[in-house]
Amino acid sequence: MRNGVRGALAGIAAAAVALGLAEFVAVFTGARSAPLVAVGGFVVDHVPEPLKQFAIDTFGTHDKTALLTGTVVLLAAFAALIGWLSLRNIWYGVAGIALFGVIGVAAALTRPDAGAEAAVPSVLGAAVAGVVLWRLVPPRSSAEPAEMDSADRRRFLTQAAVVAGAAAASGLAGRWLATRRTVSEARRAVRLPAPASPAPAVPAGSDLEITQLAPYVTSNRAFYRIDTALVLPQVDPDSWTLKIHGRVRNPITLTFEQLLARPMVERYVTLACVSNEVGGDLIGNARWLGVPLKDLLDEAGPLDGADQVVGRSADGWTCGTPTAVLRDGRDALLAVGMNGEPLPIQHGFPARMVVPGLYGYVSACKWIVEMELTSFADFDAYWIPRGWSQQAPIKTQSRIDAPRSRNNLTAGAVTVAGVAWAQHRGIRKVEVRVDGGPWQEATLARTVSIDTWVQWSWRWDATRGMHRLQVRATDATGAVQPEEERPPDPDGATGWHSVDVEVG
Ligand SMILES: Nc1nc2c(c(=O)[nH]1)N[C@H]1C(S)=C(S)[C@@H](COP(=O)(O)O)O[C@H]1N2
Ligand SMILES: [Mo]
Repeated sequence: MRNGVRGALAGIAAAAVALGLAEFVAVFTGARSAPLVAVGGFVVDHVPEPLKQFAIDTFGTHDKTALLTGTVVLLAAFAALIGWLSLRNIWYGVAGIALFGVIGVAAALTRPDAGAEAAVPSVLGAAVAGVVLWRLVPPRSSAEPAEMDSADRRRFLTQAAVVAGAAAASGLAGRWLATRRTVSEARRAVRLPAPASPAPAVPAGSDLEITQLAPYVTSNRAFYRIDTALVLPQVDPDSWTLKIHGRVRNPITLTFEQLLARPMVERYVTLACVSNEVGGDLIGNARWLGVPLKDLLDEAGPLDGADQVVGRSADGWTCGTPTAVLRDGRDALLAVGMNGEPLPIQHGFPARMVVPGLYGYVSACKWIVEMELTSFADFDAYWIPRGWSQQAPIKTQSRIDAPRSRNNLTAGAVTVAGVAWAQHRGIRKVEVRVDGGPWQEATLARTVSIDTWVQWSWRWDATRGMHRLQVRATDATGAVQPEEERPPDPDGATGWHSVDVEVG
């Protein structure tokens, strides 16, 4: 074995043992204190906006897996380099490991709500990595031969294998312990009350049940997930409280039990992400059960000038919602239930905000623990310094689900179908056109309310050849969805969705 390879392998083994041990220790110091997660979280909070949008566009809801995989690959490369350098001088290796330790500690300590214990996984990981590197790349005198003999090689490979095995075992044990520490059990034990005001029945014909067309109600499993959390916050409902404070007459603290004891309403609301590109699928419609936010705010009594309600999550994320919107009579909810179940952990268990008509980043705080009344002038929520608008009502949009681009169709009758949305305004009309021809009105399916999307369909007499289908919607105020193509940044994408198909 070449010496360089030996150095690289030793470096990688040392890094593996650091991460494996840290993963295990983080079971006790909090999942977000594990260096990979901490550094990943730091990257999520600080990457430039275009890069983040690129990640969401490319990897969609797998962007977090992509980030962690990328980090591991980068780390392995650096670890190999450090190992190789430590062949020259072991102190290069020690310095390299110390540097990584410092980065891990800095990232873990600067995560929102991190305590001093957050430093422990990185410190222990780096210390053990140093020892491992020292074992595997002993400082040698210049008289030693550069190449190993076969006994050396066997000894080295055995040691490296033992180290790698220990790293994997400790990492897996940490993962296993962490999954046992979730709040799934507590979630299963939650009994949701029956709503005092049940959701209106979904009218027959709301769901056209067309292949490829998104169902009218999105299942919890299929519901898109967007958030900055690299590990899901595990919020125990027994110790959970919601504090409503700031510029209010009566600050309120609610326990989960108190929350469940309040009269509940159930409503269908379609949630949408501002990062959704034209034609994208970061949108879903669910039946939410919760307490009207208006009632809670009325009890708290906002003071003059408190025009913003800042929702804050257990992991320190924030969103800012206009106080007036939450009190204008729309069904803005502090939700505990989603489609008849307690909120899934990834959708905000035990409680989240749901506000019809606003993009998620300004309204839909998951794992919520605080609502602070303040003013827009005084506080910028998470996405605002990152270039997104403070005010973000959902834009009128429409999407063609069937057929899909590049579908091969047969000439004759083809059903074109999709969804359209303009939450809290409602959709008046959807039109389709072929190859830039005249707009033709589609048939709208029924809906529960103006707070959900609506399915539409249109019968096309398709002729042979390549064709472009386009759609646009008109909301209930009469405003036509604009043609101008704009990216999601800073307040939602615009433009008409189109699909290209071949009819044979
Ligand atoms: N705590 C927390 N809540 C959050 C976010 C987040 O990053 N952290 N992202 C928001 C965004 S951008 C959207 S679009 C919605 C998505 O909700 P969902 O994941 O349940 O679909 O959650 C919102 N609530
Ligand atoms: Mo979003």
